[in-house]
Order: sequence, then C-alpha cells, then structure tokens
Amino acid sequence: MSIRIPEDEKPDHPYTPTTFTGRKFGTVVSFFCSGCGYGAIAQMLCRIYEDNKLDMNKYPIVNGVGCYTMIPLILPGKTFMCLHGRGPAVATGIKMAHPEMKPISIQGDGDALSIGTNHFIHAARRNVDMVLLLLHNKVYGMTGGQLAPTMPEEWKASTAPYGFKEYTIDAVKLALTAGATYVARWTTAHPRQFMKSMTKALIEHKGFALVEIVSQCPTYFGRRNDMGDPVELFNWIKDNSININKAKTMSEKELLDKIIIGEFHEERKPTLSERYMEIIDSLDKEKKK
Ligand SMILES: Cc1ncc(C[n+]2csc(CCOP(=O)(O)OP(=O)(O)O)c2C)c(N)n1
Ligand code: SF4
Ligand SMILES: [Mg+2]
Repeated sequence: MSIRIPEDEKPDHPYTPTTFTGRKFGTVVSFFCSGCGYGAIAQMLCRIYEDNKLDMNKYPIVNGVGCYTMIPLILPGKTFMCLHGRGPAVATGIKMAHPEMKPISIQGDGDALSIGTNHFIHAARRNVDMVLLLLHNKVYGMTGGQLAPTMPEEWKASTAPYGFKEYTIDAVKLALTAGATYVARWTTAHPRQFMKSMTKALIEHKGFALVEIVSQCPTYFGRRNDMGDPVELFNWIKDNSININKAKTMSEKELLDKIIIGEFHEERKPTLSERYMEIIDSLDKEKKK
C-alpha cells in the first residue's frame, strides 16, 4: 500500500524524498499489515527526530530481524542490520569505537527476550550509553506468530494452540535487575508518554536506557486470541494498561494480564565508555610525565 504525501504535510517531515522510502519510491510506503502498531511507532520516531532536529549521524540504528526491521527503512539516518538478537552487542561496539555516537538498538520481543537475552542483560549490566527500544507484540510476527516469552500465560500462539503453559518474562524487571539506568514502558495507546521517554533516553539520559512499547499485532496475536479487529486489540491494550503508581496498590491477582506502564527507574552512573576513557586519560598523563 502506498500513499502520496499530502501537499500540506509539514515540509521537513521525515517521510520525504530524503528518507530511504522517499528516495526509493517517492511515496510513503507501509510495509506492515493493516492496523499493526509498527507504523505508528515509526511515525512517532519521525516526530521525535523532527521536533528535536536530531543529527541522525549521531544516532545510528542497529536492527535485528523481525517485522519491526522495516521501521528504520522509513526513518532517516544510518542503519546497521545485524544478526537476530545481537543488536545490543553491535551497539556496544559502535559506542566504544565512536563515543560521540548514541546507538539505538531496535529489537522485537523475540529478538531481545528469546535468542538475544544475554546481549540485553550484558549491555544493561555494562551501562552502555545506548537506547534499547523494545517492541513488544507478544509474538514472532515475521515468522508466523510463534510465541514470544512476553506471551501471557494461557494465551494462544501458533506454537501454543492450547494456551501458553510457561511463565511470562517481564523486560522491565529484567532490565532493572541487570542494572539499566533508565527504564520505561508505554504502549501504542500512549504516544505522548512514549515520545517523552524516548526523547529523554536519546537526549538527556547517559547510560543504558530500556524503552519498551507494547504494540498490537492483529494478524497473529489478535486473530489467534479472538481479539476482534485491530481497533479492538488496540483498545484492549489501552484498557488493560495500569500506571505504575496505581499498580503498587493492586494485588497480583488484580494485575493478571495487565500492562504496567510508566517510568520505572532513572539514575546517573558512569557508563562503560566513560570508564574506559578514564583509563585512556590516565595512560596519556603517564606518557606526559
Ligand atoms: C539467528 C536467527 N535465528 C532465527 C531467525 C528467524 N527469525 C527471523 S525473525 C524471527 C522472530 C522475530 O520476532 P520478533 O523479534 O519478536 O520481531 P517481530 O517480527 O515480532 O517484530 C525469527 C525467529 C533468524 N533470522 N536468525
Ligand atoms: S505480522 Fe503482526 S507485527 Fe508483523 S506487520 Fe503484521 S501485524 Fe505487524
Ligand atoms: Mg515480536
């Protein structure tokens, strides 16, 4: 599906001939199924870049493999495509070689929480100055709707036709335990809050930032679980989101299948590249003696 850019669209909007898709097709192209949350996420990222006039050479995107991999194709800037699950390791390398850069590792929940969980944990533990943008749609969208470990218990996926019989992973808890210094979770139904957190993670925060966004996959998660049309799935996400402060007053039973949203943690501590710079500075001083 392709849509012509309206004449009165913001002239410097990133969906223009200067972006990959603009250059390639001269149009805005959607690579996603109708009603998928990923189009809205790409749009929100465009807005953040545009509103803050970010120099995209400073913010290289590292991509793994999933439906979400199409998001950077409609964004300006440099994109590095790497092996499924290994984005944080590649982002760590970029940051260490180019301390002036701030890599963004975009990962699906299959990417970050199945095959690549170890890379997620160690990037957080090292406090690499990067952003891990985690796209949580509860499935492996690209390969046919197999369950991701974010799948709620008893819900269905193509690999769990009788319901998921394991315990669900919580990326926020994992990031906090591993040592992430900024942690937030929002949904596609909370665009302003998401954009605020993402802007903070990109511009103000120094250190490892996890920004998770729960997004609707109507094609696999929605259909398999009889969630109705994409709007109904979107509304389900919205209606089941509970702010962290309210969640503190609720029981485990009341929180079953709820999506806890908000800013969970923020702290400043030396990043991996800052600590290595200390060594370089002290060696330089030694040499000058
Ligand atoms: C090393 C490796 N293992 C497995 C695959 C197959 N594969 C491609 S995408 C994918 C899952 C993607 O799911 P997710 O990361 O949640 O992204 P989504 O499609 O949901 O956006 C898998 C298993 C691969 N490309 N590379
Ligand atoms: S399969 Fe799901 S995640 Fe992938 S593009 Fe379609 S709706 Fe989006
Ligand atoms: Mg996924």
